[in-house]
Amino acid sequence: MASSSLFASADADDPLAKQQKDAQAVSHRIDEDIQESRKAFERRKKAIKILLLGRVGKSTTLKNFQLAFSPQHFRSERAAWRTIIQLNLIRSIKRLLEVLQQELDESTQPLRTGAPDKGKGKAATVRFSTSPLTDQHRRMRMRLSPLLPIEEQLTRRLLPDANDRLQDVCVRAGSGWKGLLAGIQQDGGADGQARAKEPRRPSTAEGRRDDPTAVLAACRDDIIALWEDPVVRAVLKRRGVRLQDMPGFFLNDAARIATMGYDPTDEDIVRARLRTLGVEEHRFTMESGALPGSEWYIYDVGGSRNNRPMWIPYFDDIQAIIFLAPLAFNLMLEEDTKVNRLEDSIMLWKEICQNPLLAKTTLILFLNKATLAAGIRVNKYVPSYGDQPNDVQHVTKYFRDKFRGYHKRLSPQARSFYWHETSVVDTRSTAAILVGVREGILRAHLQSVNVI
Ligand SMILES: Nc1nc2c(ncn2[C@@H]2O[C@H](COP(=O)(O)OP(=O)(O)OP(=O)(O)O)[C@@H](O)[C@H]2O)c(=O)[nH]1
Ligand SMILES: [Mg+2]
Repeated sequence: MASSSLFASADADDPLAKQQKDAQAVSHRIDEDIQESRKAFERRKKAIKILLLGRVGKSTTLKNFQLAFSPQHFRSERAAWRTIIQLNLIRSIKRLLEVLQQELDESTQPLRTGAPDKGKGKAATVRFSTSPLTDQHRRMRMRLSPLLPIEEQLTRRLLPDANDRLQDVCVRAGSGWKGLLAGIQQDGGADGQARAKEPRRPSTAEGRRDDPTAVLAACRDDIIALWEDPVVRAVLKRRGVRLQDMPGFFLNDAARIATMGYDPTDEDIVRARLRTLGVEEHRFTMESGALPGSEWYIYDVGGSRNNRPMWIPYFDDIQAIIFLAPLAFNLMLEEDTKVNRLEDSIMLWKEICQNPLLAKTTLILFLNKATLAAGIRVNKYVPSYGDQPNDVQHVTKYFRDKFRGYHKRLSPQARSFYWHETSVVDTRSTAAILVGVREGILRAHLQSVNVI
């Protein structure tokens, strides 16, 4: 006892000894860090790495992977996704309110009564509206206005350096956004999930103005009433606005989402829209399957053109690319409205097929199921389609053969062509496809390292 207290005081009194001890501690920490980095490097070298490429559906595919093979991890991020889903819902409401405002502005006409305005000697002007929207709609609009600043506030917290008006909720890869989002709401996180089942009292007016849960819960009845209102639906239709086609559409689920105890379902999380900027690395430990415990890395990238240079460094170290191609022959790119989305996908596919760095990489094409709206003729957009039957089956086959042809012609060395017809928002059918994809990649990987 006595000796240990003696040493302690000797250390404290001797600055040189203290300095040495601190330096040793720092050196020890550096050694540990180096060891850790080396282990991580070895782990990564042995792991199977997949890059997700294409225009639409990459992050959705990643979520399907997590849900199918690493469900515990997937569910541990529920609190962060809850905020994203709430922001998606708010985005739709915001768009709805913009349309209603436009309708009111454009349909309000001045009407000269002819009677002189008291004291001014001029004819009085009253305004009347030709719109079917009523004062009740105006009041609902007013009551929903506290939702409007929330999206902006949260987006600024996620991306403090963003200076443009952002199209969607975005995150920058590697910015720790999940932790930030999970912490935004007091009842988020693992602990919060138990509490989320118990209703919480809304307290908007008193200071929870930036908490999306509280504000949405306070606005719930108005959101449902406005969205289900036949007059509002008619205005949207007349103005050609299809909110249900916006990514991250949750208005039909508002009764469930705009509550204090909202806990997202797996499907909600898969459907949530969050634009990716940069490249995000996701490490998985397979919780089941042919090689449980095996490590996989999946790289999810931002798909817009200005993100593309960031993909290249990943090319020489991956075993497989899952390439998502939407059969959107009648839609244009968001960033360049003169370029057709499918044409852009085909161009990118050609580049990937012929890239020498990817010569040994397994390429897996996910052709996103086509939906042919009534009256859309494929040959109007793709003249080479000619007079073939204008149905989903023939259209899918036509484009699959196109992708297959380029794959065969441009690959630097012969390799198998893998393709699947997918709808990645359908978690069940995607899970079945991913099991096959996983086994295929694993087999190709083991063959390449001569294990089988
Ligand atoms: N109906 C349908 N919607 C889809 C499909 N794939 C993706 N979506 C929706 O399209 C939106 C965008 O999907 P994401 O997976 O985020 O697209 P991404 O490729 O990661 O896009 P970026 O991150 O911007 O490069 C989401 O709202 C998805 O729910 C699909 O197969 N069918
Ligand atoms: Mg994405």
